Amino acid sequence: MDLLGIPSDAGASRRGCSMGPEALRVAGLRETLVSLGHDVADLGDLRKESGLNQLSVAARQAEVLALAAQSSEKGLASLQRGRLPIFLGGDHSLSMGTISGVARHCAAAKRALHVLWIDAHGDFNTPATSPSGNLHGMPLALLCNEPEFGEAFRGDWRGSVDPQNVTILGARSIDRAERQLLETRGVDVVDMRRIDELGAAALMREIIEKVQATDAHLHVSLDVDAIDPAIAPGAGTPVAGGLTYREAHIAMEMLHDAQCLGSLDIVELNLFLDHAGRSAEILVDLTASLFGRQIMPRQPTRRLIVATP
Ligand code: B3U
Ligand code: MN
Ligand code: MN
Repeated sequence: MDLLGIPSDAGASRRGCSMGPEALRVAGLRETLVSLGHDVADLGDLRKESGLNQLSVAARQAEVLALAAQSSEKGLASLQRGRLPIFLGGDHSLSMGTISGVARHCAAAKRALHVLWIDAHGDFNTPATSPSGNLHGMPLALLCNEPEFGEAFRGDWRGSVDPQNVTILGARSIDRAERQLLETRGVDVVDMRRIDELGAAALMREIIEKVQATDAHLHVSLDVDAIDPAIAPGAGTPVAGGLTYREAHIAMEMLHDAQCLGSLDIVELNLFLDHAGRSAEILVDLTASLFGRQIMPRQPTRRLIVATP
């Protein structure tokens, strides 16, 4: 696998997630994956142009687009080398780049792509619906080809994902117009209420079955704010009532067992807001579960054998 840092925060209103890649390194991401037997290369960080606090809207947009173009190329190259890219964010706008690279790889390999977006938010706003204007609330809409993005957003990312092949997990803060779009386009939103009612494991089983039915490449985009802010405070836009520690882990453990993961984003970790690295450590632990850490070795599921009389 390849680690690639994308130190962006131009898509968010609060600065600080540009330090996310380094926080994940300090929390031991690479060493943890190596200890699980993986071959891990750290490709370092992409370069961003500016670290100023006061950037104009146009300059922030230019920075997001420049990093997205680089991420798309690097991600595609990594997949073409047969590696599994893990993109370390950075605010969530970077996923328009990472996923467009993944989509180009899938198109060349004639493989379906499924995106599992684990997030408190839908990230399905457009420049017309966004209440904040922040680009980290819009990447999924752009990838799914919503028309309200201007000429500046032209690029491979536009329309590289089919909204019917997107699942959002852990949502609990969706804007009114955004909700309408998600419904119209047929995005499956597994919100916190569904998780409360049906349980994370049953819902993950459904998601995995859908991915496996078409042998799709699965891209997981993990936003730290999906996890409850009481245990993962390092998020710029925290929302109460998130995934518990165990709900997040069972999701990762089941994805590991299904062996369908093809690429991963870990985003929105804001070191400036985190408490003593707690959120960074939770993200490293979740990544460990996703790549094979187990509490006890798993037996193959035993069938109940009923003796015939
Ligand atoms: N939906 C709001 C808030 C938001 C979305 N993503 C994050 N925050 N991280 C918006 O600004 O689009
Ligand atoms: Mn997000
Ligand atoms: Mn979010």
